[in-house]
Amino acid sequence: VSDLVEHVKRRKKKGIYQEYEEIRKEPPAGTFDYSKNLANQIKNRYSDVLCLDQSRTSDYINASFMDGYKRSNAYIATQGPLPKTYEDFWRMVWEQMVLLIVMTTRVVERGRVKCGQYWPLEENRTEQHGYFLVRNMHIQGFQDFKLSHLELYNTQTGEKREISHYLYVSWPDFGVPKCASAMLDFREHVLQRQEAAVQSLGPSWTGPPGGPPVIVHCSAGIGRTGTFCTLDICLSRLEDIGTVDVRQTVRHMRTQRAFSIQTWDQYYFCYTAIMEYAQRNGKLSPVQWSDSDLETDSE
Ligand code: PTR
Ligand code: PTR
Repeated sequence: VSDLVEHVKRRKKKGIYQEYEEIRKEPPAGTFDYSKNLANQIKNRYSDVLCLDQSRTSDYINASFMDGYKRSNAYIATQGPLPKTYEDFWRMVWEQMVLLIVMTTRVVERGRVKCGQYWPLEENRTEQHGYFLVRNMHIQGFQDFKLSHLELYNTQTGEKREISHYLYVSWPDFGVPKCASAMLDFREHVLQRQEAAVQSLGPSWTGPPGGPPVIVHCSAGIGRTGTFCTLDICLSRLEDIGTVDVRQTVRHMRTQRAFSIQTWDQYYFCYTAIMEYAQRNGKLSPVQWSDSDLETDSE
């Protein structure tokens, strides 16, 4: 742990700032033609946040498949759904067999709408989107997040599924969570729930052991979403092999979801949160920060 703290101190701010600036200057790793398509333009929440063609999901809603640690397509990173994409969103949840949704923005922040109210806000409410019925069965409140237990009913097939919807409420807009430990607890909760949900699928799940992709979204699906996923990937790697490589993680992520991590303090937050995690779990020391360009997390 002391190695890790020393390392971050040495590279603190200036070095990490430069590292982020370099990442930011790299041109996008592909084209955005599908996002620019006339029929799809209206489905983009922000005209300047487009979706790379190579990793987009099939029905266009500005969503991108993203790799996790040693796991391809561990996440679908997307924008906060718009009323005209609610139905597409729920169809994607169904088709991808998604079990868990992580939302890191609030619906309204500082008087501006950041995301549509695409799921029923209150317990026992049911809403219809196309041929899907979404029911909020139960809400559990925690200090920094809310967990809604949703039921998704496909009226075409008569099948029902349970979906966990996590709403992280204390991530201020234009910034980073005030303390890393709340975010670390949140991630822990999400991981355990995904694991339990995959287990309960039993043999009916024939895909990769990590289960179906987890949907992660904020408002644009790049800033807070990228930060959450970067942290998750780096911590999984730390647990597995005792090293982290924030730079390569973000560079790889940006080849799948352009512009992931929006501000340098979000980038810096990844470092401080990893440090806090390592301090919490002293057993993980010594941690090595890999500054090489040799390794990537997911290939
Ligand atoms: N270019 C934007 C601006 O300055 O308005 C940058 C930006 C906008 C960044 C919104 C973050 C924003 O908010 P949030 O993270 O809450 O979606
Ligand atoms: N055009 C928007 C802006 O710059 O204000 C795009 C944008 C909005 C970018 C929000 C990032 C945002 O943050 P997040 O991805 O965390 O929702």
